[in-house]
This record gives sequence, structure tokens and C-alpha cells, in this order.
Amino acid sequence: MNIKNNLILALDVGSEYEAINICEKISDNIDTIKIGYPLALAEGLEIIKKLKDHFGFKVICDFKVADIDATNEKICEETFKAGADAIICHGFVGPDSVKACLDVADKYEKELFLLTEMSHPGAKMFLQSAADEIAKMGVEMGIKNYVAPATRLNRLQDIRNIVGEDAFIISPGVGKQGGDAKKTLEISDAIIVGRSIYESDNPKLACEELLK
Ligand code: 3DU
Repeated sequence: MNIKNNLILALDVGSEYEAINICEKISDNIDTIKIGYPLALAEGLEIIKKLKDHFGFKVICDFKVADIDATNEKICEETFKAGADAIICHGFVGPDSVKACLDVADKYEKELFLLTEMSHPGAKMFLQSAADEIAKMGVEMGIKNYVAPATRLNRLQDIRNIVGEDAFIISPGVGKQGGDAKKTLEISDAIIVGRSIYESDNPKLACEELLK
């Protein structure tokens, strides 16, 4: 995926009004938006098309899909039908569940991102010990795109070593969660930033600060 400035906005606001307001301010700096449950539950999946039509953004749906294969298939179908360019699924559910997501992404000629290790402290308790195996599974399945944490650069590097230089990694955790943009981008292909941009008094300046 080609991402302007290697910067993805996590648009976790609670209304279309707020979403449009922020996007108007940052649309020179950013062309790829990640939406998750906060905005999708508040406004419905129609928000995907609205953001695409209004700003020409690429939209990654962070639905952390983590169900049985049959249900994952339906979730991905609805998401791509609504216009998403990519969807994020969890890896801990195993290959059958992930394959269901990959098949639907391939059918729509869209992208699947496999979530390996999460960025928050709690991920150390269960997910971290499985993350390398999740990444290996992704490689075996031919998955090209991964999500890995900006908050633990050693773990980000471990995951990069597993998935290889040709894989595309996007990393949440820069800013409010403590991760550093520059250091993350030495390993990752793009950073995902939410609150440091959309909670800022000047979201455009916040983007420019990150891009320094
Ligand atoms: O911490 P921020 O406000 O910059 O937002 C980070 C975004 O990335 C947010 O949407 C969150 O749900 C998502 N995310 C993580 O923070 C950590 C992960 O491992 C995966 C997704």
C-alpha cells in the first residue's frame, strides 16, 4: 500500500462531524485513514465511502477480526462491500480464521493486514509470547501486510526479521502510547497515529511535527 508521508491517521472520533472536521485539517499531509469500532459503530459503515468520496482517502478498517472462519468471511465481505481498501485481522485465532479474511481480501483485490503483537502493556501477558508464531504463520500463508508495535522496538525488529524486508509493516503506538516516530520508521513502513493528531489544537501542525 502506498501511504503518503508514511503516516496513517487513526480516526477514533465519535461522529462524522468530528471526523470531517479533522480530515479537512490534515488532508494535505495524510492520504490514508484507519477507522475502527469507535467511528464505525457511531456512524455505520457508510462513513467509509463518505471519507473516500470527500477526501480521496484510502481507508483501512481496524476491525481486529477474530472469529471463526465463517464469521470472519462475513465480516470481511461487509467491510469490503462498504468500500474499505484494507482490513486488519487478529492472528491469534489461527490459520483457518485468517485464511477466510485473506480469501475475501483477494476476491475484492484489496489488502489484509495481520495483527501480530499489540502495542499496549497488556499485550505482554498473552499475545507477546505468540506473536513470533503469528508472524511466521503469516509468512507461510503468503501475507504481505502486518501490524506490529511502535512501543517495543526490539519486538518490532523481531517481527521485521521474521516477515522480511519485502513485507509491509504498519505500527501503532507513536505519540500518546510513548513510541517515537523516527525510530519506528527505521523498522516499519508506516506509523499509525491517533490522539496526538486528533486531540491536538492544531492537527496539521501535529502531523508536521511527527514528520520532522
Ligand atoms: O494511541 P493512538 O491514539 O495513537 O491510537 C492508536 C490506534 O491504533 C488506535 O486506533 C488503536 O485502536 C490502534 N491499535 C493500537 O493502538 C495497538 C495495536 O496493537 C493495534 C491497533
